[in-house]
Amino acid sequence: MSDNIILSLAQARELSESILMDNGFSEDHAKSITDVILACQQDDCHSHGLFRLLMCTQSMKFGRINGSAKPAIVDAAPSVVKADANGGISLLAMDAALPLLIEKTKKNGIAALAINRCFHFSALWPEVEKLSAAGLAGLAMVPSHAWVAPAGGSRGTLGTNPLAFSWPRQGQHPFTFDFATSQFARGEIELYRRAGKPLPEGVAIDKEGQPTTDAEAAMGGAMLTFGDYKGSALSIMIELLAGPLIDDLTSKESMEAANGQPEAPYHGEIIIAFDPNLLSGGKAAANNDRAERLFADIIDQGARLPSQRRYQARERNLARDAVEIPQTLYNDLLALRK
Ligand code: NDP
Ligand code: PYC
Repeated sequence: MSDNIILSLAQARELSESILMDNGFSEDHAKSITDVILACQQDDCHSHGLFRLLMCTQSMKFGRINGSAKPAIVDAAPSVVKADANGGISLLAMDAALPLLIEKTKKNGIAALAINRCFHFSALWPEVEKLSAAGLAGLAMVPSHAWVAPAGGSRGTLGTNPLAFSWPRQGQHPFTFDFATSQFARGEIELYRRAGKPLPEGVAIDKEGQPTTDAEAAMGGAMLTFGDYKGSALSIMIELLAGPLIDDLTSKESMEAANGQPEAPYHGEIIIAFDPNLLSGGKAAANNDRAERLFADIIDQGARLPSQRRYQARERNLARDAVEIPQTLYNDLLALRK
């Protein structure tokens, strides 16, 4: 990358926390948000790293986010945790509910956490990796705003709806993937627009329903799902599981609630955790070896596991104690300090 600025990890943390607190977030929200933003920046996940501070602070301007909301955690059933984010960003609710989700999963083999009434802007892999760090497998899903056309359609109905999964591995980074069910995440399109770069073909259509590679036209038109009808079906599943199933909003309802304001989406999130030991009847170690055979067979062919790029970026950035962002983004972030 050219015209970039390099920040130490401590400088990046200080920048993020101070911007958030200057713009109305309490210290505990600022810390939870910064933990995830910094984890992304450290792993070179640029669309959900420091760039997302723009979305957090811009959303604050419209007065609907409660920057000092205290999440309410409810032990709803033997395998169900409910977390009411009370109009705050999702991440503090996730942090507060995680210990009970882990406890229930280890007791019952499977448990779900439903986070309700949250503003949501973040990547999901840090959440499922917290589960795999506790020896569990995890799955997380959220809707967003109705920016994405269903396969065969011509207008935004679905969200960019990410799906994340993590599987614990002994002495190694977990097997994790986390992707939008749209061809591109919205954040990625925003980065193309900021850089003045054309999008690849097949990512979006314009207001008239015609294919476009112009990021601005794409944002005014509709994004496309990955894998045609297959990604579209997965995206609809996410709308249902993280929406009506948990008594929260779909992407279309979230967009309607924003009433035209460029806010972070407001909805729910579902996280499902699995205990490999209880679900395998106490045979997790033997079955772990079988999972490793699967991974080895993939790597042996020269294919890579998802998240490998990310783990390499983390190692590199931790070793040099640095993250790198465009100078233009840095300037925009400095302007948010008060
Ligand atoms: P990417 O397309 O960048 O990556 C998707 C996943 O595929 C990653 O796990 C990636 O691993 C892996 N991958 C990429 N290339 C390969 C390959 N050649 N072989 C094997 N695996 C590969 O993700 P998106 O742009 O779709 O999403 C980016 C982020 O945006 C996600 O973290 C998501 O949670 C977030 N998001 C959040 C939303 C929200 O509403 N909160 C909405 C939409 C997206 P690696 O990272 O190592 O390349
Ligand atoms: O990149 O699609 C996206 C996104 C939506 C909300 C947060 N990120």
